[in-house]
Amino acid sequence: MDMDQLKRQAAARALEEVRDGMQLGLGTGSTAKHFVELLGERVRAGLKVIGVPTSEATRADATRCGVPLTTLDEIDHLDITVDGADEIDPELNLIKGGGGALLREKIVAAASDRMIVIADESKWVQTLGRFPLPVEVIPFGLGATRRAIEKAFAQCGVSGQMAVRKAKDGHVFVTDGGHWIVDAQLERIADPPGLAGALSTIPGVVEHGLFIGLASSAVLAGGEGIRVIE
Ligand code: ABF
Repeated sequence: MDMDQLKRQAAARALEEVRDGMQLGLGTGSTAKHFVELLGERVRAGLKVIGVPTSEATRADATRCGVPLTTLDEIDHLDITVDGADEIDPELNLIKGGGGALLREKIVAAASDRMIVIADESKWVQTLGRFPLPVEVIPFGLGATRRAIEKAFAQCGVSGQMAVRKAKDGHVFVTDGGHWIVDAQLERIADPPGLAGALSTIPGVVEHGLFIGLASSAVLAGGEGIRVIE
């Protein structure tokens, strides 16, 4: 079975948790896109839900699929957010942001009663860090912010190369919020909550891709079938 089929299976399993009347956070990335498409099929068959997208790309997908949308200004909470991830550890700590939507993804996940992470098995790791950690930054004062990030890494016992993310056209990648992303190749993050806390205190850091204590469950699809981790 190819990777795309596994992603779709994980999305289909998460869809089983959706009930009529729910308010949903809609994730970003290729796995979350399967969820939006499958949700759209159910909506066209009569399911009543409303969604908050975590990116402009997901807004476009949801609109194309006929999923009604709202914002976190119009509703006061979300029942479930379904989103992908770049890495998932046994504590359900995540690295997210490879797709560049980490800020809205975290705002939406934090506003949700439950966050279901959907992924193929390749995202499951014993220790986070092999995937470069995205840190969303303000372009102003980037040199100072980078030095502060390096200091936070040193305090938390990690180090590694950092690079400002580029888009496919070679220009700096700009997030939906108008910020830049620095990707840090750390290899092994021994204390994800400690590092998350240290990064959050830096003024030029808007948000980082460590999602700690936000995921309620992970649906992992692999060759052997589906595993749900809670
Ligand atoms: C979003 O999409 C991101 O947080 C994560 O970076 C990425 C995962 O993408 P995919 O599902 O395409 O592997 O969920």
